[in-house]
Amino acid sequence: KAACASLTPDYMVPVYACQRRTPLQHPNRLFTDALEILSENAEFFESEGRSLAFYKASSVMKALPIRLTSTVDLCGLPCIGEHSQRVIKEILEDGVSSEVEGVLQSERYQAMKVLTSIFGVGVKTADRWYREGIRNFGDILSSGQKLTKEQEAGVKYFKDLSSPVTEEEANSITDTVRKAVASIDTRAKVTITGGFRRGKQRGHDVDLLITHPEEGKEAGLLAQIITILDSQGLLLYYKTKENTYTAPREPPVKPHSTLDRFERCFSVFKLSLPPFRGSQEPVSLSTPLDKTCIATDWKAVRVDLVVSPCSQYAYALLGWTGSQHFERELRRFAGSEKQMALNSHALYDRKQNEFLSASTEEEIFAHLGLPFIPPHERNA
Ligand code: 8DG
Ligand code: MN
Ligand code: MN
Repeated sequence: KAACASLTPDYMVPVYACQRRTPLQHPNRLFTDALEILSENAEFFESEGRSLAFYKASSVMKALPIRLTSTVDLCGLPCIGEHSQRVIKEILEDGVSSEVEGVLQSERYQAMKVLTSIFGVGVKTADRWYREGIRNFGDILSSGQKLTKEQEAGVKYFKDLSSPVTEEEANSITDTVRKAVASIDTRAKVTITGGFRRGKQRGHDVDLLITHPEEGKEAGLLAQIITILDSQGLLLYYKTKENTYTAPREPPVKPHSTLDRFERCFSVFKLSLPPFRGSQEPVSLSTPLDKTCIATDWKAVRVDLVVSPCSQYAYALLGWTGSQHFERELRRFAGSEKQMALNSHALYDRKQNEFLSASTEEEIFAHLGLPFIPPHERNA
């Protein structure tokens, strides 16, 4: 610490991720990948605090403009606890962290990683299965587990859903949804959010936010969209949730909750693929019949559709753009530093006892007294 005091770092990293610019590419991947494995492993053991501590350390390093070459460079950086520092030090010295290597080799981590990657399977279910001796995908089928409808879809389309969605595929699905929406109401708008809006070239799903310039006209849109897509045979699975957000006349109760109450649809799309695409894998006897014919070549893709009234659109857009850590930090900042409560619907000022309206993301950052961070720099 004494050595730190004499240092004047070239860079400053603010405490909250929402105060920092975090690009997609950064020079410290070696460290952040390691810390995120520890974070993920802690999550698999349901140690939320530990998981968050490792994630926060990783997130700070993602915002560094230069590659870390010595632990001295850690001086003055926030959120990097003793344990994370030890991991970083070991990587600096040996190129790898023995703890991370141990986690990667562990049966528990490997099994939980596969099981939680299945659509509809969270840490709780995966943990129960693990305790019942289930270790991999095949074990689920042979153990005759009772599956939810969602998990059934997750199992059925496991292979497709485990392969990343490309930008091209995301754009194709967005186009399809836009056409369906335009055939209902030409004024309704579809925006791509989530990782793709942050500039990612690959994602685990496609997140689409739908709104209408006239307040109230968005109601009922989703059901019509689904009817159209379903009649085109494009939905392999879907589950809708209705809007449970009654106009905000009560202050948000759980400002840190990441769940919102918009009308939404979690789905699996059947995306047609252009012929002769991708892998040159020859068609063999083991290739499923429905994939041998080029004319019906398709891929299952996870798609989230969310509908927001236009008065809440800016908040919905900010909330659904992520990253999840950026969102969590925005809410924590609002609560702890500004006595405000933020969610994907609204911002409530606890001092003035009023909701602060916004029609753009810029206005929300301004309400919070934060410099605007564009989507590409929200990869915290
Ligand atoms: P990825 O799909 O490329 O892996 O990354 P992502 O796009 O950043 O992650 P995501 O899991 O699709 O979530 C996108 C944003 O959506 C995330 O920052 C938080 C927001 N979101 C909500 N409500 C919900 C919800 O109920 N479930 C999930 N998964 N995300 C939600 O606002
Ligand atoms: Mn996503
Ligand atoms: Mn999503």
